[in-house]
Order: sequence, then C-alpha cells, then structure tokens
Amino acid sequence: MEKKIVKSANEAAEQIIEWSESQKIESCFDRAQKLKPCPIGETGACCKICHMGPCRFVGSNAEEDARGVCGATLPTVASRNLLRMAVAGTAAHSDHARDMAFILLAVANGETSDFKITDVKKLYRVAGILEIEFEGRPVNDVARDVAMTLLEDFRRQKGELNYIKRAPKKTQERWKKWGIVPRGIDREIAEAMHRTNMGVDHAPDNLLLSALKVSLSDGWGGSMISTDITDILFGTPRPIKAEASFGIFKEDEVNLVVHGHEPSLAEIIVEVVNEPDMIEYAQSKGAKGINLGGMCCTANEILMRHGIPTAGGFTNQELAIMTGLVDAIAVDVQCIMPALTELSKKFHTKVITTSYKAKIPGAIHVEYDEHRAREIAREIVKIAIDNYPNRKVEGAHISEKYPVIAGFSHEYIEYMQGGRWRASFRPLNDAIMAGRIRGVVGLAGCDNPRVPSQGLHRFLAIELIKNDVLIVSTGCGSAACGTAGYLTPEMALENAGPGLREVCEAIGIPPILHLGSCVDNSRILTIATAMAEEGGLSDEIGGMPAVGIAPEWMSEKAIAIGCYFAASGVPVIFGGESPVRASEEVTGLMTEVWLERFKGAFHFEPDPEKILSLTLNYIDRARETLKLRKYEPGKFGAERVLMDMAARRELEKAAKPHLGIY
Ligand code: CUV
Ligand code: SF4
Repeated sequence: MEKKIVKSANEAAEQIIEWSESQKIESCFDRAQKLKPCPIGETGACCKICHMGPCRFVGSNAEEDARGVCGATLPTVASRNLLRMAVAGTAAHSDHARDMAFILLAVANGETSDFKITDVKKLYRVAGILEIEFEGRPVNDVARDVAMTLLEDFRRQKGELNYIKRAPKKTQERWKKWGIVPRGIDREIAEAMHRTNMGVDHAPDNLLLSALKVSLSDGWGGSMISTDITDILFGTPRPIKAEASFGIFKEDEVNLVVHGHEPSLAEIIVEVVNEPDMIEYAQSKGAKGINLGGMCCTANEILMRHGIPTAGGFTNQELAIMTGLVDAIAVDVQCIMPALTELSKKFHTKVITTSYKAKIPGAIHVEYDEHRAREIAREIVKIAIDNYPNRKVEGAHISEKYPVIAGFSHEYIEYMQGGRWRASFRPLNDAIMAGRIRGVVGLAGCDNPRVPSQGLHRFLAIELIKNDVLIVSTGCGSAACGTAGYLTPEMALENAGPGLREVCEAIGIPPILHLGSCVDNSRILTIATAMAEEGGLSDEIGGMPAVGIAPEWMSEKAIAIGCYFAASGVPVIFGGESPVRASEEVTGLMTEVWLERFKGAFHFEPDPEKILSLTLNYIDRARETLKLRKYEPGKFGAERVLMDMAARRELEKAAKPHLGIY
C-alpha cells in the first residue's frame, strides 16, 4: 500500500485537508506538491536584477568563478539575493511600525476618538528611553513627542536609531566596528536597494554586512517601535487565557476572522463585536452572537491583549475557510494568501481587504482609515452578520480546540520573577547558571506546507523543553504550539526536563512563553539585553546560551529577523534548504565569519534532528565558554531560592496600592 503523505502535523488541519481532497478543493498543500521550487532560484543561483539576464548559475556555469553576463560571480549573486530578502522583510515590519506611529500621533493630536493611550506607564517608560520629559506634562503632549521622535527613526539621514542605545554596550561596539549601526530605517532600505541594483555592490561580505545593517533597522527599529507603540495604545500584555485551533468557530454564531499583521483595526473590531446593537443585529439574523477569531499575527496581537481565540498560523488560513463556518475574513497586510478569494467562492465566506496597500481581486474592499476606525469596523462586522444566513451546511467542521496561555511581554517576564519591587532577571539568570535551565531558545517564524506543516515546530518544542531549554515563541511558531495544546503550564509537568519543570512550577509559568507577534521578536532582544545587564552570564547578547530557530520559515520577513538576531549575537538556525547554498563562500560568511565578528551565525538546516543537535551544541558551548556549571539533567548547582507562590503573593499584596501596569 502506498504510504500516505501527511501534509500537516496538525491533526485537525490534516482532517480538513483530507476532506478538501475528497471534495477536489485545492489548497496550498496541493499546490506545494504540484509546484516544486525552482531548483536554480532555490539555491540562490539565479540573478534577475537586469534584463541581460536572468543569469542562471547551473551546469557548466555553476563554479564559484562562473559569471553572469555582467561578470557577477555566484557569491555576489547569492549574497545580493539574500540582501534583497532582508530589505523586503525590513520594509514590511517597518511600514507596519510607521502606521502604528501615525496612529499614536493621531491620538496625541486628538484626530481620532476611536483610540486612546491605554498604557500610560509604558508611554513613560518609552519616553524615558527616548529622553523625553514626561513628569507633570499632559499625556498627549508626551505621546506626541514620543510619536514624532520615533517617526524620526524612519527619515533620519545621519546618526543612529534611537533604540541602538538599548543594546548592551559591547553589542553596540561590535556594530560600530563593522559599520552596521543603522541610521534611519528608510535610508537603510533605500541604500540596500541601491546596492543591489545592477552594477553597484559586488563584494559578498559587503553585501551581507548591508543585510545585517538593514535588518538591525528592523529589529532595533521598526519591530521594536511597533511593539512599544502597540503596547502604549492597546496595553502591555500580561498572561491571559484563550483557545486555539479550528474548534474556536461556532456553529450558531457569526464567525468573523481577522487576519494579517496590523493590530489597530482588529482592536476596534474586538470592541464592536461586543456592542449590544451589533449583537442584537446578529440575533435578528438568527445567530446567537458574534464570535471573533484571529489568524496569523493579527491573531497574536489580540490574543495577547484580549484573549481572542486563534484559528492558527499561516497554513491554517485556507483551512479555516474550508470549515464552512467563516462568515467573513477581514485581512490587513502580510502573509495573506491570494488564494483566499477563489477558495471563498466555493463557500459562502466573504473576504474583505482593508488596506490600500493590499488588495486582492475578488475581495470586497473596505478601506481602513484610523480616523474613522469604529465606523469601518462596524461596516466589516455587518458584512459578516449579513452573510450568516447564507451559511451552507457543507464544510469540514472541526470541534477540537486547545487552551492557551499567552501574554508574556518582557515587562511581565521581568515582573513574574520578583514582583513590582524586585522585578529583575536574577532568577532566570541564576537558574541558567545553576543548570536548571540549560539555555533559552526563541522558536519563531512561519509554518510551511512544504514540510508536514507545524510538525517541525512541534518536534522542536517538545524536544527542547525535555532538554531543559526554556522556549520563548512568537508568530506562527506560537500558533503551531498553541494549536497543539503546548501553551499551558500543565505542559511543563508532562514534558519538561526536571530543572525546567522546577523553575516553571516555582514561578508559575509554562515552559513555552508566547511573546506575541513577529514584530514582538523585538521583545526577545529586550529580554536578552536584560539578561546581559543582570550579570552572571555574558555581558553582551553574544555568547549567551541562547539560539533562535525558524524551522518552517517562508517569508522574507523571517530573513530580516534571522539577520538582526545574528548581528545582535544570537546564532540562528532556519529550517529548509539554504537559499544561499549555491555559494560556499556566502555560506561560510554567514556561519563562520559572522560568528567570529558578532557571536551570532545564520544556518540553514532542513533536518529537524540536526537543528536540535546544533542548537544544544551552541547552548552547551556557550555554557562552557561562560564557565557555567556543566549541564546534567536532574543535577543542579547551588542557587538562590526562587520565589515561591506564597512569597510572591505576599509581595503582590504589599505592592497592590502601587500596581501601575500590573
Ligand atoms: Ni507574523 S511571517 S507566516 S511567522 S505571520 Fe506567520 Fe509571522 Fe507570516 Fe511567518
Ligand atoms: Fe546577469 Fe549581471 Fe544582470 Fe544579474 S546583473 S542578471 S548576473 S547580467
């Protein structure tokens, strides 16, 4: 008998895929089978930046000294292609950040009444970092200064980004030494595009340094700005319970899904679906109520702050429609499959695009404008409600869903290690030093139909926590864990190694901490910096027993993230075949040379077992270099007593009257 190919490691997803095959309805899983990656482009060996080409470095033209029509070599082409990916990724995150800054400015200027400043504490914290006076000033004045100062990061021509100074001194010194301190986000993006234009930069090392520089303007620029402003506007996340997987859809309610990346419209929709007249309207159409769910990173944003359930990550989007239960799906920007509109014709689902930047033929377009946010949100919710009576019975109805604990902002992680008065990273550093926690892994990035989707995330999540590695997850990595039931504290009891389990029980946290959306990878930078500053481990981000993994990445945004982690000192390992593997020189630069210069490296490794061993190897080598206790499962060194729940409650009681954010 022919062995069945599993297309998704997510059982619920696999069920829907099987149903769709029986119905001859196509999805990305079928298209991934039909459409193999171009074997030339996939390895980085195709240049198509001018019309003398495209030049392909294959066959007899595949040697390191082979040349394109202009004379460009394979290492030039492979590194130039990688740089272009990093630029596009940076542009995406940062353009999202720009929109967030505009909303903050609109709020400060009183131009919109639909949004407000929710987290004044965070505003002050950010103002403090930006050296903006805040005491005794009207909140809106502070917010205006913060928005204007952060907008400056986009247009600055000389100098450096505001947040560069948030990095540990030593990390900054490395950036200075190699000339990769970003000046202004837009300038770095434009310059990198210039460099990759025909006939400009041809030195692989120089092109790759440019990739690091532009990506740093994402990590310590766009993404960090977006995280901060989103916290200011909508609140800094703290642990919250929610649910994940396709079972979040309700048979007897209007199901509206928000999908994409930008949180502001989704935030208003969260409010609108709770308005009594909207609920009444839904009831007038025969529904019991309105059920809001999320998809991809828009989901992560409202999951982190409001506990709105998620239907999952990237590869779940078509499958969500195939449940037949989605009355409307409103999308903003990024990671939205254009296949949705064609697919939606087979069901009753309405696909609504909302950004002038992101239209899809066949979708209804309701253009979002933050000045009229509520009105537009109402229009969208009404489309979903009006469509409820059109729901047909067919579809792959799935009832399975999992509880999820999300909402771990870096502020909360700091707080949970000691409360309001002793908030610090001491307990975490101590646990690492003592060998209770072997190291920390950032599990991030997309899920991908080219592997049993979400399977690599699941495999690595379980294996790492078994090995006493604490996981911080973001983006579709979090979605993959959430839809597997991996984001609960009970999970620690069942699967974590003895040391990690002890720490999780003492602090009362799960072993996999959901930190938020992809822009929230910036929270990992902040955490790593805090760990460096706390002392006892490395005094810079580089050299920490920490690794970043994106096992199923597909988006150019992931490349930008990988680059800024590597430049910041974190070794990163991406799954799948390497997009630069055609060139040994480029591969060597990204793995060995970057490691030497920045203590971060960028690997591509398709074999999940090897990703795991490479990760543990990096962690153990870092422990050795830092002269930490050798990791042995179940054996720990002396360390200060972690605060137990009783002590923490005491502390919280004492701090109550002053509890600001928390
Ligand atoms: Ni926000 S980039 S698929 S993990 S949302 Fe998920 Fe990202 Fe896209 Fe990749
Ligand atoms: Fe070919 Fe050079 Fe043009 Fe690239 S830039 S397509 S290598 S001629």
